[in-house]
Amino acid sequence: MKKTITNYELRITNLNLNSKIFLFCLLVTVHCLLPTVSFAETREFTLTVTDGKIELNGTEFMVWKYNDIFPGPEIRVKEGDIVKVKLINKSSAKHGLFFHGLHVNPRVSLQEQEIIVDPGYEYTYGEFTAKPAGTHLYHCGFNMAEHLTRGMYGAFIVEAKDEPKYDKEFVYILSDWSSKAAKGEGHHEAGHPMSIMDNDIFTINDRVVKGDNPVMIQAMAGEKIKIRLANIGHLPHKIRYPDGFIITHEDGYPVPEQRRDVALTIFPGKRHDVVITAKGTGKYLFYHSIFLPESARSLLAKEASTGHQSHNTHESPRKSQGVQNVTDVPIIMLNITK
Ligand SMILES: [Cu+2]
Repeated sequence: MKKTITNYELRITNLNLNSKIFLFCLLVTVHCLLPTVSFAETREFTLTVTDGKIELNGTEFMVWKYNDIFPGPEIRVKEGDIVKVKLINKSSAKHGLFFHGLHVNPRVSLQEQEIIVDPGYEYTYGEFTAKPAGTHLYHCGFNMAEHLTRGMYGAFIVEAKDEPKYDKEFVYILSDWSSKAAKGEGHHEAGHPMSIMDNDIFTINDRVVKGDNPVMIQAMAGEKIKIRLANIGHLPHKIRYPDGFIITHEDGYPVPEQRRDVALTIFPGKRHDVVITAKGTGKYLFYHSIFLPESARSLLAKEASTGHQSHNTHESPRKSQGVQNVTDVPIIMLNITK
């Protein structure tokens, strides 16, 4: 029976021995390398900003919302993904966009992150490569002291290529608010350094930390739970878990040595990842308090006092009130069942 020789076979047949060996080695190399080559995926997100209101502990706060929710929607990508975020400004104020903790490329960081979008306009920030892996934030980049206290933030999670598997994962953003500023009773606008000692409302995502309404985590005995904590507020938030957690990451980076601890103070802008293992059945509590180092407390009190004397000589120096009102109350309840 006559065998049909294809063009491909013909070319191989006509190669000399050296060429055949070279071709063989080339094919083996390509075959070995292929599994390690990953093609970056482009991920596009849209954040639409609108004027909004939220109610926290009976006080109404004028905010700007991303996609009509507070906090803004979580952005979650894989390490190495190419990211573009379109900001559509349908609100009545100017806004920018800042990627907190991410290594955006110089073009993006030096120019684009300073681009302010006027009402009625839109702009696409990016593209940049998502790195490093970890817990990050995005927030408004315009007039930040005020805009951050008006709800303009959300989580930006970059999953590592070799992300360990956990049974459950939660992202909690902590913040602090001033009811006085919201009601126009403060001496400075929300977020002003001289008014943050008045901050008297504390939040975990969209929930007010009051002690009687902790966030519930349902888990089964034996499950490994990762909790990503970020502080976008102005004050240091302290989290205490008497049963202990393992601190694995700080600001997105793995800590040099993982350590077990029962408490963690998260300073403004910081992020910490902790891991707990659900042991026996029952209810376990995380507690929250505002922890101000004595140096910061006296410095802020002094600034507030000096500022008031120079601008409002008829008023007595202000004392901090809010930060002492909420101390060590339940913030998260872990309900472990069989
Ligand atoms: Cu803004």
